[in-house]
Amino acid sequence: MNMSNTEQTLSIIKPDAVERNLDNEIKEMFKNKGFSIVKEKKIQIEKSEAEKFYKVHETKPFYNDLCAYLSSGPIVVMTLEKENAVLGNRELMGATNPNDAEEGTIRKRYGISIDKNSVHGSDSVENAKIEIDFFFKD
Ligand code: IDP
Ligand code: MG
Repeated sequence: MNMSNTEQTLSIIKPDAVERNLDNEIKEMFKNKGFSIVKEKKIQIEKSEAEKFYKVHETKPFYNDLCAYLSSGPIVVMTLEKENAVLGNRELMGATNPNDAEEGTIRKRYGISIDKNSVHGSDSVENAKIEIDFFFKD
């Protein structure tokens, strides 16, 4: 009987963290938690691409700033893999607002504010597939 539940999830190291050269430290945090980085690229996206990526938030008051921000500088996009990777990544990231994030999480350690919160992570297995395809389908 195979009870394993290997999943993949999409992680983005956002411009605020790449700008502070935190990408290697953040990648170490993933590896230390048992994630494999199976795909990785450093890119800068157009605002129009950010708008597509964050379409689920298009009615939110912060949508325009969010898309301007994600496209404002280089980001590191990764496919992470491990058992229950989607939830595990959300736990390691911590709360959206770094002020509410638990000790030991990426956002507690590195996040600056609710908008400059250093990392993105897929919120479900279904969205992980869509987000991985968004960046890595070729
Ligand atoms: P998540 O990144 O923890 O999944 P979401 O609610 O999906 O959080 O929001 C996406 C991103 O939008 C957040 O990471 C954050 O950068 C930004 N955001 C969320 N809520 C606010 C807000 O109230 N003001 C400004 N930016 C926000
Ligand atoms: Mg989200």
